[in-house]
Amino acid sequence: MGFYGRLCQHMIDYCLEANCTKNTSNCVNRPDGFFCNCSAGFEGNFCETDIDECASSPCANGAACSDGVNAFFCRCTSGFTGKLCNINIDDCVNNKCANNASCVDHISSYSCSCLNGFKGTFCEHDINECESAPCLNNGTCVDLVGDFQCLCPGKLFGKFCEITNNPCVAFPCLNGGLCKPINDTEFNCTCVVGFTGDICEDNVDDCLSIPCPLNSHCIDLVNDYKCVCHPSYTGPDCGIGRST
Ligand SMILES: [Ca+2]
Ligand SMILES: [Ca+2]
Ligand SMILES: [Ca+2]
Repeated sequence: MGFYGRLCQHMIDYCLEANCTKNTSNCVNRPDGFFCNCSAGFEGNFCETDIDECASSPCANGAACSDGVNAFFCRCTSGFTGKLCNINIDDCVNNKCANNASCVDHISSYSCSCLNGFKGTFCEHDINECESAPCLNNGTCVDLVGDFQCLCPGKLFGKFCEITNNPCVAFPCLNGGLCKPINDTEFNCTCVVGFTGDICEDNVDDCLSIPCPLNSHCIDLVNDYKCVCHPSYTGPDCGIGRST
């Protein structure tokens, strides 16, 4: 079938009467009929159906999808962009976060994550750490960033001017050590280099590591030592024997 002529040498051209729609790129003739070769975006025996490219729900984040010819178009909801609306717009560009706060991106908005000591939507306010009146004994409070300082009257001392009887007044640290009161009776000494002990009373023995050469003895100094040759030796390393 599909052929005619005395010798069946002619093939019937079914495409001459084919009813492929205008969405067809070309009609293919076959021995048993015709085949409509559809343009991109169409399907069906006669290419009569516009394929719904929205059927697979390609648009993200609640975007509406519009079907086109071999295409789809997403209308993004607020805060998103991109062909698929899958890109969260960076709202931190040109943000107003102050005082070195870090910006956190949201959908169509952002927030500021404040450093310690700041508050407000944009971290624009320096928290007043003096508000709780932390200084005792008529100390004057100075507001700092994330902290406060108490200026204490008279001989008062301590973070809160809570030390009324400063034990450092009696200079308890020896050998130039720095005194810092802990409370009315206790204190800490920070010793200068070369001294140790609770009140810096000990000269560190710098001879302990045996720094001197043979034929000499070590004299401890403050953060230093001195090597003295035995009487019968001389030279920088006490290596030269004196002739007697
Ligand atoms: Ca379509
Ligand atoms: Ca965003
Ligand atoms: Ca402050």
